[in-house]
Amino acid sequence: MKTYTNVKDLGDLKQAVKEALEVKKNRFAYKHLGENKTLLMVFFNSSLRTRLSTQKAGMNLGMNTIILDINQGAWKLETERGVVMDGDKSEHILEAIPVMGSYCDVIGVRAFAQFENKEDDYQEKILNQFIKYSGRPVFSMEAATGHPLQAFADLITIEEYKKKDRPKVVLTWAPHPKALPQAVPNSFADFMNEADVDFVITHPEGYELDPKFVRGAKVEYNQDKALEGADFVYAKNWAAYADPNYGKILNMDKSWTVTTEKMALTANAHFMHCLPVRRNMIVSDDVIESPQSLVIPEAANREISAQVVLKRLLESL
Ligand code: AN0
Ligand code: CP
Repeated sequence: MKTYTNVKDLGDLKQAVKEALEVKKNRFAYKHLGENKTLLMVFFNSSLRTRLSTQKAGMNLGMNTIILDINQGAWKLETERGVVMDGDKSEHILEAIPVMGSYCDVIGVRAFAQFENKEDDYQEKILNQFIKYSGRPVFSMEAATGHPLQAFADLITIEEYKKKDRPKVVLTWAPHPKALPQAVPNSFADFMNEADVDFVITHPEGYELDPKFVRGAKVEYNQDKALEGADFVYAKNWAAYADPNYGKILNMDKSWTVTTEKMALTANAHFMHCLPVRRNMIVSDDVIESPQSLVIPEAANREISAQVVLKRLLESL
């Protein structure tokens, strides 16, 4: 594997989950694979889980890790070619990327959607420049349109907790005070569409996701109806994708918050969220603290998804 930016890079998904469960049983089995290899993690945005779990995964594989927070101590980067750089940006990404590549063997990049220009976001302008100019295997640690390390961890978690061969998985929009990217729901949909699950997406009108990710999934605008018989409820907020509202909050309808009453409509479903989560906006205290909540094991599986990805990238060197 030379890059990891979406579900297709994993190839056979069943095999990838099998590999993940094997890694989980013995996370130090490949300790020599990363010997004298350096992982560089570049963050344009904040992180708790991705930073810690990916660094831990690298350590499990014997790698050294260096981390760069672009907005805290690094030079401000210009990302557009042709700009006269007479403003506050001291360095161009076209020099910065190959320089970063010269200090490492594998690069992870976190660069969220900026919601300024839909085309720039959906063309993955920043991530693709890393792929093109770093000379190194590159993996997404949440880019503008996807968060494949998260979705892979989510799939591993569903495989571990499912009680039937083909569980019903519902992705539900939930309210949030800030405009959030579509990356997490996009990747979750991408993975669920490939997995052996009955997948339903529910959101208020106007929050339709890019059809490229929704593919054949069922979209149900009535949340109560969507939740009926669910085995897993995956909550997430996202801002509008469709024009002319790209990147906007259309409403903060609290009737979409996942509460005990909502969970009562399901088949005693597990609750999932990628975290960080705003309590009593997305989900009530009671639901996130309930025995059916998987938010902690789900976050713990981020170490495993990252380790499978790093292992495969190291094997390609
Ligand atoms: C980010 C998002 O919604 O994409 C990161 C989630 C993993 N969340 C926030 O910025 C709160
Ligand atoms: N779920 C997730 O990616 O969390 P962080 O933003 O804290 O890395």
